[in-house]
Formats: sequence, structure tokens, C-alpha cells
Amino acid sequence: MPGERIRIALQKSGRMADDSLNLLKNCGLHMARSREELLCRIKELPIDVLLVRDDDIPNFVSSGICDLGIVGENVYEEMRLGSEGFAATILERLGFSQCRLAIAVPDGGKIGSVEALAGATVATTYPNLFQAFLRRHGIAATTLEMTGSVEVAPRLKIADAVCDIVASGATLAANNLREMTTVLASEALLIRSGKALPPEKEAVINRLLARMRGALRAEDSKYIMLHADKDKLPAIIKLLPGAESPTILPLQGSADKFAVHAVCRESVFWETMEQLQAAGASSILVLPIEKMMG
Ligand code: PRT
Ligand code: ZN
Repeated sequence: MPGERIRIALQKSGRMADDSLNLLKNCGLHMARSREELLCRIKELPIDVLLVRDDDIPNFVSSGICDLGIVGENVYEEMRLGSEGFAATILERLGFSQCRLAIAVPDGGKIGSVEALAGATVATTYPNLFQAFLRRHGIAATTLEMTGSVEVAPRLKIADAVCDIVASGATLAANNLREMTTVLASEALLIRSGKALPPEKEAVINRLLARMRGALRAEDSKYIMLHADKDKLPAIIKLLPGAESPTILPLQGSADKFAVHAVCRESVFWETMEQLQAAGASSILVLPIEKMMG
């Protein structure tokens, strides 16, 4: 029955589209139709994917058109603050599409602190988040709402500052703007409808959530293998990032040489490998983990 299928809203194209779809793929879910379709069926679980603009996702989930959605925290919070009776909640933080909503001012200009924004005109596509920021700081300023190209507003002399999304900072630098303070740190969120769903749907959501958590954990985790002399083991084990009780196996034909196998739940950097080597480890192998559960 169609009513028993979960509907999840994802961005159709844009900065979040590939990572959102890849997450589903890493959960073992594949779409039956091409991405050009608006509504795609997942074969492996009773889930349909609705491909839309990211701005529509919070309200689609809040109103129950979709049960789940993947959207940037910036868009979610802006819509939450702006819609009365908003009823979508955060189910999981997904870690990708990291960026921040920040206030930036002309480099070398007269605004040098948050307090100095008092009386200024600030261009933004996030009027609700910006106004909440002003209220938190007890500042009165004018909001100039724009739909895009916010970063050019100070140069056009239509605003004194901007409140815009920053990732690398290259756009601000290219426009002679200096980042002053963060309004909101943002990442991709899995959001869900605020109302309780039929038990069959809740069960599908729980299965999907468990797979997503497993996929995200596996992405950060590595399987590490190395060889070391017995007396070096304590120091080496201490260096393994986020490892829980490693497996230690004797190496054939050598009384005090051992193999250490461990799942590291944090990234393993070249620096860590160098430290392991310096502590006496040899034959160090770091392997990706595809899936994780339990
Ligand atoms: O078409 P649709 O409405 O679906 O997409 P969109 O154009 O509104 O959004 P899109 O695809 O650009 O971004 C989707 C989401 O990705 C955003 O809502 C953020 O949560 C997240 N994200 C991550 C970013 C960025 N990084 C980012 N760099 N969103 C926008 N930018 C823009 C920003 O607006 C600014 O113009 O990139 C510029 C700044 O980047 P840097 O690297 O120069 O600092
Ligand atoms: Zn958008």
C-alpha cells in the first residue's frame, strides 16, 4: 500500500545533492529511476525519494508531505523560526555540508565589533536567523533581505555588512569582506515529521536511521593492523585513535613479536602513523571499513 511507504525529501541538485544520495547508497539503498524524476522508488526498503529544492524540504516535512528530509541546518533553522506551527524535528546530525552563517564587514571599515552593528544595514538571505542574533545581542539594526549575491551589497553601498553562508571564506576574501562572528554553525541534518507515524513507518525510519548511523561511523573509522615487539605494545596501543580493546596475536616463529589489529573510530592521519612507527610499530596497514553495526 502506498501509505505504508516512507517519503524522504532530498535536494534535487546543488551542494547537498550528491552527499545526500551517497549516504542513501552507503545504506544499501538504490533508486529505481533516474534522478530526473521527481519521485523515485527505493528498491530495498519501502522508501520513496522526493527530489526538490532545499528551501522546500523543512516545510514538506513539517506539513507531513514527507516523513523525512535531509537539509542544511541553516535552511532548517531559518524556516523553523519563520513558520508558525513548524513541526519538523532533528533526528540526526549527518556531518557533511559543513558551513556557517556569519556576519562579515568590509575589511578596514568602520564596523569593528558586534556592538558596532547597531544602526547598520545588513544584507542577508536569512532574515529570521539574523534577527534572532540581533535579539540575543540586544542590538537594533536594519535587515536588507536579498535572494542571492549578498556579498556584493557592501560594494554597491546598499548595506554596511552581510550575514551570509561561509565555507572556505574565499567568497568573502574576493569581495574584501572580513568575517566577524558566527551566527550559526551548520551541517546536514536528517529531519523528521513531528507527529507520530504508524508503527510500520516508524519501524522503517528506525531501520534507516540505524543504517545511516552505521554508514557515518564506518566512514570515520579505519581498521588498523601493525606489528610490534611485546615491550612496545603499551605505548603503541595508547597511540591508536579511538580504538577499543585491540586484538593482539603472536606472530609465528617469533616469541616476542605481535600483530595488533584494532578498529579506530577516529581518522587515522599520516602523523599518527609516523608516531606509531617512532614508537616501534612496523608493517602498519590502515584499511577502510565499509559497514558497521552493533
Ligand atoms: O537549488 P536549491 O535551492 O536546492 O539550492 P541552493 O542554491 O539554495 O543551495 P546550495 O546547493 O548552494 O547549498 C545547499 C546547502 O549547502 C546550503 O543550504 C548549506 O547548508 C550548504 N553549504 C555548504 C553551502 C556552502 N557550503 C557554501 N559555500 N551553501 C552555500 N555556500 C555558498 C555561500 O552562499 C557563498 O556564496 O558559497 C559561498 C561561500 O563559499 P566560500 O567557500 O567561498 O566561503
Ligand atoms: Zn535553496
